[in-house]
Amino acid sequence: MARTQPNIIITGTPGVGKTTHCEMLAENTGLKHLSVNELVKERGCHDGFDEAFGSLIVDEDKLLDAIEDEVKQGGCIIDWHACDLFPESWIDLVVVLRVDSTLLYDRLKARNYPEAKLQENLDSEIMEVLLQEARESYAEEIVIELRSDIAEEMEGNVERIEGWLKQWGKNNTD
Ligand code: DAT
Repeated sequence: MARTQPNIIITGTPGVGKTTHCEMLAENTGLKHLSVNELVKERGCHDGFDEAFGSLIVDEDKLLDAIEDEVKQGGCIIDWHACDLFPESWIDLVVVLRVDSTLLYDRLKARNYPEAKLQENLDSEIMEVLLQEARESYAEEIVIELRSDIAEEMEGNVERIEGWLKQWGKNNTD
């Protein structure tokens, strides 16, 4: 059955601004913010804890099973630092957020990330790992890259996604 509302992934390196964007977007549009971080904890979609990284080891199959029914109904904003696990047929737009590496360093430092985790995330942002993953996993025309250095950019990004949503609505009504 066709979705009456689209599904959006907001992805990017940890600290880039995914949660902040998703919360603002959910508040403005009524779409549902699916925070994979929270879901993994709440629904037990993990295989233990990685001490060196200070994070849960996600079981992707369990995660997909846990969200499938919800996502297939449409109207979800998926908030996660990976995107290649979600089936293409579920997704209408992939937003890859990007940030200046000095700003990212400060944001992750403020979170007290262990050094190895901080460095890996900085490298990942500099090497554009998430952008490449998105481009390899989804059709070119549904992947957009947006900057998230300053608050004004965040507001502009949210407006732009709202504009896209309106257009999606027009294109998908009979
Ligand atoms: P993520 O969910 O990607 O880990 P977040 O939304 O928790 O990131 O943001 C991390 C921190 O950075 C948080 O304190 C808010 C701040 N931040 C994010 N995007 C920003 C922006 N465009 N301008 C200013 N601060 C921003």
